Amino acid sequence: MFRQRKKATRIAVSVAALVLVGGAVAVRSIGPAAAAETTLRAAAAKAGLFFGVAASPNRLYSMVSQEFGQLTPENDMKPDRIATSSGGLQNTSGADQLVNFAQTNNMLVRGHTLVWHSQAGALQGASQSTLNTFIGNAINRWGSKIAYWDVVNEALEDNNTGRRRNQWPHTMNRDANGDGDYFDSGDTDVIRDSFIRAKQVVQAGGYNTKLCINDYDVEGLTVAGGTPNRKANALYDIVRNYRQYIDCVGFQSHFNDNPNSIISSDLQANIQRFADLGVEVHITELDIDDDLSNNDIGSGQAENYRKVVRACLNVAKCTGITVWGISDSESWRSSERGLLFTGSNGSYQKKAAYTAVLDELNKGRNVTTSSVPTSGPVTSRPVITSAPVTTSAPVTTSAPVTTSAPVTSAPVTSSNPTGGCSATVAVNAWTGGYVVSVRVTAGNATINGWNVRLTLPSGSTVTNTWSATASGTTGTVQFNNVSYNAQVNAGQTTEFGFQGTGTATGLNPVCTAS
Ligand code: 9MR
Repeated sequence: MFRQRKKATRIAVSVAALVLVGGAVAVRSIGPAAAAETTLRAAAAKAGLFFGVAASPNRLYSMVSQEFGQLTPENDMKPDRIATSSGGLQNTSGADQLVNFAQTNNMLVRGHTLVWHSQAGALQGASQSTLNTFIGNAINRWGSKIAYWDVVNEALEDNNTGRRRNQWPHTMNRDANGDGDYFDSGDTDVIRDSFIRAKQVVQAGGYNTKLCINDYDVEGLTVAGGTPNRKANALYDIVRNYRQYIDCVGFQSHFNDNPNSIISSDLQANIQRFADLGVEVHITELDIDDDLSNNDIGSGQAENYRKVVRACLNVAKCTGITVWGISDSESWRSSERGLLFTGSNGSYQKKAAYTAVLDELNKGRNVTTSSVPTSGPVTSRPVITSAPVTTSAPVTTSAPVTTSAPVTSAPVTSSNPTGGCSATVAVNAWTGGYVVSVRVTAGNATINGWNVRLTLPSGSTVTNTWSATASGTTGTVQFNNVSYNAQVNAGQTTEFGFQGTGTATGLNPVCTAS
């Protein structure tokens, strides 16, 4: 079946509405509406997402800013390049060049990366406190010029175990009650503490920067053979538990023949479930092996690119795609010929994969687009624009998530269990706004649905909700489970959250099970 589809794909590509004329792409309009865009950047922007590229300072050709609306330093912002052993900065000239190029050309920048077991350089083996110093220095150096920072990169183990890496910095983690996670009061979690620190710095600086967690082999709900993708599930749990600090999730998407790295038919569903947590999802390091025989949605590189782009376009909160380099021969995996161009040193030729991506982007979304800007400095990020937070207090490594929140203005409030569940809230507030995380706990029996009711202070308005459906935005507001978190086993918890303007003091959540 896949072979047939592959054949059909080839034919489709050859008669596609794009005609190569002397190296330039001429576009014949297929649809009734506006003319198709002729660059990836413009087509993506029209569809409401950014299309970016990883690059180094020696690759800043004019075609980069023409084709791409976003730039990720491929190596120039990694700790081994810019960190000193005490968490200071050094050798930032390459990173500066990339940021300046992006500024000049109105491109977004993704900072890559702050906390990573690999390429740690002088930071290798550092304490959380030193990591925090580095996080502060790096974020403050570029401020809002960085739209997205990969705060934590590749925290999860290989081979689909669903565990954290057994490598520094994750060996600093402590599971106090031995329940197999690092989410509890008394646990130490490098991921949590690094995000808390990053959030503090962003809020104190008034930056628009969004904070992301990035990993590979997390793309599908399943891996080859239909086995559940435990690594993706573990990432999901992290984002759900630390939603108040994490703004975005990166699926690296280095698709190759590794059975955990294939393009699966449930890619879109996986993007969607993260989006349902309220975070932006990005495809951050896309390259696709041109001989991907074991993926489950058809083969043929151009077609596979099309599928990945479509999966992102179909989820409103999938707000960006970045390819990991310009051309095959200059790629970290040149033998897989995984990118959109051939050629080198600024003289590049478009591949069929390029044409497929452009065509798919030009078709636009089937969903309502989000309001996230697709290039240039981002200006309207309520969570982080005006928070008057001090940065002086270092984040302790043993602080439980609910008490170490940088701008927590209200302690956790317990409600009385009603009808088989109870709810608590943790409030993360700043001047003029707040984020509330609500934890729903089932009583001594499994519940199959829940409703949390709470009354907001006057003048307070809910503006965004994740992992629940809200009725009402002011006064008494009700939150109902969504399908995937309806069932909560006895004594277990699930979390949802909402963001609002005004204040969120004195909340007294009442949970009713159904
Ligand atoms: O593409 C990068 C390559 O030039 C470096 O030598 C390599 C070193 O580890 O890192 C590559 O980028 C990686 C990225 O930072 C994180 N995800 C995997 C990428 C490919 O290895």
